[in-house]
Amino acid sequence: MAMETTLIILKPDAVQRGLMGRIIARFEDKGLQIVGAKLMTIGQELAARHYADHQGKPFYDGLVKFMTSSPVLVVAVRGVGAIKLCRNLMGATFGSKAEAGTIRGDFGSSNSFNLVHGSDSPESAARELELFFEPAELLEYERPIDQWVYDHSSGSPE
Ligand code: IDP
Ligand code: MG
Repeated sequence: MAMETTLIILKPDAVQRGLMGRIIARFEDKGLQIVGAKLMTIGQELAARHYADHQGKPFYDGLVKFMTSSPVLVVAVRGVGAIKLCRNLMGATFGSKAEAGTIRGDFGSSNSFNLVHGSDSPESAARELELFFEPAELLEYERPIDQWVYDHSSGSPE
């Protein structure tokens, strides 16, 4: 499994409901490293670029309206297999269907107000990180705790 960086967005409902700390803690508790973070309000154009794949779908206009309605916390999260790990921590798209124990399953019941976005592939992670962060805003820093988060006996973190 490769070391990956993925884009997570704490959506307007997460910020407004005061859930930022508890949601970030889910990722940190898993051993993932926060390498970038920014509180911002997403504009129409950025929302359209981020959700370009969904243009034309019935929920698209509502999604853009929601995502631009209030500030979000954009977070870059790094770890071995981080993209899939984060998707697993988030749970299924709809809060009404997401398993208990996941972020969406524990904190939400709405289908559209589902608290978090997470990149779904290495390609979308690269594309989305570039939309929201300058290269210099993604930090490289050592964490001593990674000696205990990962088994390094093979020479690379596992
Ligand atoms: P994902 O966020 O789990 O990857 P996507 O299918 O990529 O789910 O959809 C993007 C976002 O659009 C969802 O997180 C949700 O906020 C919203 N959405 C998706 N499908 C629906 C729907 O059928 N009704 C309302 N909102 C939806
Ligand atoms: Mg998606």
